[in-house]
Amino acid sequence: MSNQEFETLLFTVDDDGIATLVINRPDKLNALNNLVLDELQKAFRYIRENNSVKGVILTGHGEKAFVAGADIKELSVLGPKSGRKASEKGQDIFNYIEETPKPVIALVNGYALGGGCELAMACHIRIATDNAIFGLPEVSLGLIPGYGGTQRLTRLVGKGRAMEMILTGTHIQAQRAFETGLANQVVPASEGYQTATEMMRLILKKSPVAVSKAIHAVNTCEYDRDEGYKLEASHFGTLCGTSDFKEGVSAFLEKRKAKFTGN
Ligand code: CO8
Repeated sequence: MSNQEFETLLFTVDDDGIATLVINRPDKLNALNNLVLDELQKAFRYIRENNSVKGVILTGHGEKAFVAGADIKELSVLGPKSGRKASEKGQDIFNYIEETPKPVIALVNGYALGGGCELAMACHIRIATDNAIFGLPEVSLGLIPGYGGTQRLTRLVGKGRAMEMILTGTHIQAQRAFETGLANQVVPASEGYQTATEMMRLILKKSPVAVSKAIHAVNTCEYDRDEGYKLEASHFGTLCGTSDFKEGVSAFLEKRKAKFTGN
């Protein structure tokens, strides 16, 4: 598989079987539109099915963003039914990434907001560069995280911290993300790729079958997962029918402050 097969991703595999997958929409801060999601699914299918790939490093193109969220222009036209469907589609793809039986490391190299933070959380390990900024700002758009964030953040950092991040929509710096358990490590931006590669090499020295069973077992401790995701998608769809959602996304696209009414 080569870059020619993707419009929004850069995909390479080195001689040791380490794949690097780069989300490549830097003019939109690598926001996840439908095409990026479809191509991510295609790339992970290849990664799973191809024995020459041993593990994956996922990152964003440019120095500014890992992924700044779902594409708000595409979100802005969603209604209750399509909103729920879009949430379920993203959840399915992120679950597919999380269930990859080979190690997946997110190299978070800038903004990881909304769907971008959720994508990083679906990876097995997160290496953050010191300029990384994490956040789930969906409430500012009249929404909630809809790609698994309500479930994964709670498991990663605990209920209290998850509530604070999700209800305030606040951005947090890489160091704070490390202190809360959202990031595994923080490294200078210039060392991000090297650190992620070294961690990957360490994992690839272990038994691949043991690593894949460990990934499966750790993922399986999430007992209420399916119910949690169903509820998240259902609420996401409901919110797509509100005036606050229309106001939130219009305000972002028109570059002004949102005025919410609670309807
Ligand atoms: N979607 C679409 N375009 C975006 C996004 C986005 N999420 N983020 C940035 N962009 C675009 C901007 O519109 C701008 O485009 P243009 O140059 O054409 O105007 C370009 O990227 C550069 O961005 P800025 O000029 O805004 O750059 P700044 O450095 O001033 O600001 C920020 C950077 C702070 C990251 C700012 O861009 C921002 O706040 N972005 C939005 C962040 C956000 O709210 N993310 C969450 C989105 S909602 C979400 O992810 C829901 C996930 C669940 C969905 C489930 C069902 C679909």
